[in-house]
Amino acid sequence: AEVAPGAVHVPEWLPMERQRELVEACREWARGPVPMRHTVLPGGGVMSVRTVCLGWHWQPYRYTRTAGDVNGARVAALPDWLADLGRAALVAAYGDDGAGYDGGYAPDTALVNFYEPGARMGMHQDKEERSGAPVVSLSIGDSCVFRFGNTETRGRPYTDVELASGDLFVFGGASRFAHHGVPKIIPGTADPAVGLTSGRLNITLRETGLS
Ligand code: MD3
Ligand code: FE
Repeated sequence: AEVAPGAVHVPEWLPMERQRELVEACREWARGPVPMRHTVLPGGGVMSVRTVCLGWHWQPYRYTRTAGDVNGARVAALPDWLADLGRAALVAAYGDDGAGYDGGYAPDTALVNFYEPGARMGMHQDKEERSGAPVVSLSIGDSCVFRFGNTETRGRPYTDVELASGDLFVFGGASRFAHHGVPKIIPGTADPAVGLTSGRLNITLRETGLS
């Protein structure tokens, strides 16, 4: 379903087996070389979400190769199979030519977010990337309320969409710089078969435009 121009929600895109594999991969990535952690914001605030990055390390508000705000280690590489999954996601959302990106989509970073029940993410824009290429979002575990807003303000108008385990969401075109957030995790909604007892995992793939 196209929620807004360039913003396409594909429910139940990931088969259960793929979700399970991704949960296992995330467990490995969470161990290191840079451990999954609560990001500390410049003003001293601590995000309730825990994050680990691949390819490039996101720290507010820039991308680096090493995690200077965690343990100084170089972040793990983004595996080719995950970039391939990103290209398949564009085809699923936009059709055969991936809205013109097709094989040309080359995500070079993944942000893996883990939400315990009660964790949330405030309304924000993702502006650190030097690229207008789409963002691919994969959800696993508990469902959440995802708030999709507008490019001009953090407030209304916005649309609330429930994202469930296995759902794909692609944000490209006019939606790429829209405000968005996760006001709520809906506890107890995950199928235990995915391998998470509680909470929600979200993997986003992006092109940073950096080198
Ligand atoms: C819309 N993550 O990591 S994914 C983030 O579910 C982030 O963890 C949320 O926002 C999560 O920055 C939302 C969906 C998402 C990601 C990037 C976007 C939506 C987007 C960029 C532009 C517009
Ligand atoms: Fe975001």
